[in-house]
Amino acid sequence: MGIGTAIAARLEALAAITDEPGRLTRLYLSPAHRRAADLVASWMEEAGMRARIDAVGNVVGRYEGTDPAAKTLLIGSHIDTVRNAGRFDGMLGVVAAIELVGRLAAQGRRRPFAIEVVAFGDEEGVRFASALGGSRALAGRFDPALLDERDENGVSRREALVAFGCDPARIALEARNPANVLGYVEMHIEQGPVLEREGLVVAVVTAINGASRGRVRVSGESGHAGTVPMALRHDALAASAEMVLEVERLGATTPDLVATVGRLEGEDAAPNTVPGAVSFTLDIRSPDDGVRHAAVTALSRSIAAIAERRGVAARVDIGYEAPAAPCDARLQVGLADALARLGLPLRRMPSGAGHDAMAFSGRLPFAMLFVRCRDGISHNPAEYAAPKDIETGARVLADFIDHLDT
Ligand code: HGY
Ligand code: MN
Ligand code: MN
Repeated sequence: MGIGTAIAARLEALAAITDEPGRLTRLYLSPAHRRAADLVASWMEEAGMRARIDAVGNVVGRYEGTDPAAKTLLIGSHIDTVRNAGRFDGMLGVVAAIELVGRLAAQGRRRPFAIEVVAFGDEEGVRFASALGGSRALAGRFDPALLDERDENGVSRREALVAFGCDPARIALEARNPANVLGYVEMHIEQGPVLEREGLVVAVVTAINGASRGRVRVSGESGHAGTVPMALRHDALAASAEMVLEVERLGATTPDLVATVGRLEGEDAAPNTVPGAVSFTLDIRSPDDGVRHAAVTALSRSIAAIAERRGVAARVDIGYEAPAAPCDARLQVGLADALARLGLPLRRMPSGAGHDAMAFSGRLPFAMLFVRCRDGISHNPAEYAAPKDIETGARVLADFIDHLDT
């Protein structure tokens, strides 16, 4: 079976492991994450690796090299998903890495360096406020304050880790020593339309956009929908709606910026009640950290002005910041050389989406390889990458590994 078909088959098996029957939702440290982690660990063992689940719930498989003094190459991506997700975002990079190591083992081949395949568990940051909890641990950047973050059911990250069988006290031990690591490489679907539109299959990523995520809480005054005159209302939902449109306007009118409200919730919502309390999320991104920070400041001002005019209170909390992350030049060249050896055109491009790789910025060299996906769709069950494109991506990664010097 060709590697593209083999990877696609494993992705189907992973996609069946979900917390929500009928659609793919696999949040960090959930029962489905546990089942998926166990399946991935078994695949790693079958591929000739020693597998373990680390102190933050990542699955790590290690394939020794011939030179015990050589450094380690990290390859991976994430196995957690958004709600009603596609089956390629994250999983593609994990399964491709397992397949590549399995083929090395089947050929009895080892590189001088060890290879560690990592299936991160908290890239999306859907369950708790912060993202990249798994990769930040390996980068030595795990902030213990994250352990007190609570999910929508009030469960803390610490409690969820313990229930998963992890020991939060050991998280700091997961930090990789940069002196022992060659770098981190991640293969991922593009999650955008550029490669397909240009008739290309793969691209070398140059940098990952920075991101600010937060929550806005709008407090007005709940009241009777039938009796409170319009002019006397302090309608938290109407105010929020105006703020959401301001987020969209800022993103649409600021070069190199995207701004999204992904979720809006009303408290004690009822059709016949003037909404008194509403909260909504913010996701602001840019390749330029200055542009992003200026946008957050401008948005906070606009939200305050709208709140003032409408007689409601608004609180903006930015709970997660990730700086824009340039990919390592040397590893980019390694991927570009692999493309050249395979006769593939070289396309370099930035990533609008965040990835585990960005957690390593400034700590460990990292690079990414994009594979095109149909219509650029992602974070959507219609997400799709063709087996022949997956095959191309895997061949590039295999060639990169074969030629990486220690
Ligand atoms: O949000 C992102 O960019 C990524 O999919 N977690
Ligand atoms: Mn992803
Ligand atoms: Mn994603």
